[in-house]
Amino acid sequence: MIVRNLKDAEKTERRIVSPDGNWESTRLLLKEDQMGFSFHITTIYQGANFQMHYQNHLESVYCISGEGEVETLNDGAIYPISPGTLYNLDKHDKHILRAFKEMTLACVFNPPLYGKEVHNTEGAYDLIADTVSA
Ligand code: 9YT
Repeated sequence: MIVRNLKDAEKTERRIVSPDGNWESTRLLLKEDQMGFSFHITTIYQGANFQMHYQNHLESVYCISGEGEVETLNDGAIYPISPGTLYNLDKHDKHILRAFKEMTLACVFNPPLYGKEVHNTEGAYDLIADTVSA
């Protein structure tokens, strides 16, 4: 059994503050936990407006609080985000996320993140090769 608490985790290396100034994320479950996914509580700061493209991951995002929208770039569709909304990047969708009010989001990544990833220039997280021991 793995039990963790957000307030405790925020005081550790699990809390990652993005250098782009758009978000921070406390990663409560990671690859090393061997659950097959990672689980994060992410804050998107008010006024954030940025592009992402998770070419190597699928992501589900559930809005706990705040207001914003997500736009898929292949078709220009805009989906409002409010508490209770779940959006799923099931097609590795290139997208823009906008926060009108600071948003608290629960995010699940498959495959799981290792923990220290921040977005590359494409707005993706690079895949990290597993170390194979002899
Ligand atoms: C919603 C989203 O993808 N935000 C970027 C941060 C990400 N959820 C993370 O690394 O925890």
